[in-house]
Amino acid sequence: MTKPRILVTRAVFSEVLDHLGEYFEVQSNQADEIWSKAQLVERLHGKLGALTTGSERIDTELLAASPMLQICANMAVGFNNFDLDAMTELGVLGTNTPDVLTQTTADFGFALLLAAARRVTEGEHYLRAGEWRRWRYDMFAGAEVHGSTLGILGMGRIGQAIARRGAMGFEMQVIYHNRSRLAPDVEAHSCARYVGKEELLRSADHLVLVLPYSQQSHHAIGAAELAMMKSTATLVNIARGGIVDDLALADALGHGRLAAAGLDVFEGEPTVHPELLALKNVVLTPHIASATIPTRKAMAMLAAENLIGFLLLGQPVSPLNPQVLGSPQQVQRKGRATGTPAG
Ligand code: 8YV
Repeated sequence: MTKPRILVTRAVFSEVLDHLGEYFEVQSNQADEIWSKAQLVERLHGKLGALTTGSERIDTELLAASPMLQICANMAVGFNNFDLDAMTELGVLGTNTPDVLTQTTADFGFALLLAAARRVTEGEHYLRAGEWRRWRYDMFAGAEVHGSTLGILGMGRIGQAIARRGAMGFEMQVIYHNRSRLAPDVEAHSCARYVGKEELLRSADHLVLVLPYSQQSHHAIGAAELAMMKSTATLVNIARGGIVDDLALADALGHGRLAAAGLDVFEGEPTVHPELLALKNVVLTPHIASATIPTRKAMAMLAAENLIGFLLLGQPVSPLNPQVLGSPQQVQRKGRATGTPAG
């Protein structure tokens, strides 16, 4: 019997390809070429599933041009590269990779917070430039982290993991704001207190953003919000570019209205706003919060398990739009793939 055909859009661990190869005929991209939309559509021809990353935009145009495609398994917890409404409407399942990256990403949030607040990279650049000639009492004096107030905007799994690190490891008072308040037991486990957004902005010594990107969260931190923050505060964004108005942030950092920032994500990445690049009081990293080998393997394997679970057993592990399962549009796509007309 011929195996179902799938596409893996970017380079991935060879063991993940081997695992997928047990069940599917796999077209991969180990050269890690960046395909145009037309090239992606061309390669999706005849494919039942795709292992995607945040780099591929999955929208109506692509789905309409790929009539056999039934699932896009994103190797990411975030899925703002998916037009999920269009996927649901056109009968295509989307899956993501929750849980497996929570702790690793929370670790990195803290790495950026510490590096920005304690001016780690600024000090390193100074040293490497050969400018360090003597000690001075206030040289690269930064903000206190332990015992300070940690604010978290977006209190999902990663936000909760950051909160616990702050409260238990650094004896911080943790406050959070979220679309909906956590259940009392979850809140207690996170050692965090719920506050309104304005109180969060005004009270936090360090503010970490961990909310998903959507039209509603676009520029959730803009000039007005930055103006409410303490001038001694640190802002960390490990969520998505576009949640922060990067130009307004650069202006606040450049004029001393905010002490420091740590950014792993940017509006229009991989391009970074030149005004941010010119500043010393911002730590910039290339979207690597989940980048450890064990975590990236776990993410890729979970995406693979979603493809296997759904295409072979009809049971995805972490579906984003489970209402698609068994929908007439999805049955129609299945019918096209097997050559059995639906209905
Ligand atoms: C990914 C991420 O590396 O999971 C996410 O949402 O932002 C990162 O862990 C990136 O999206 C690649 O797909």
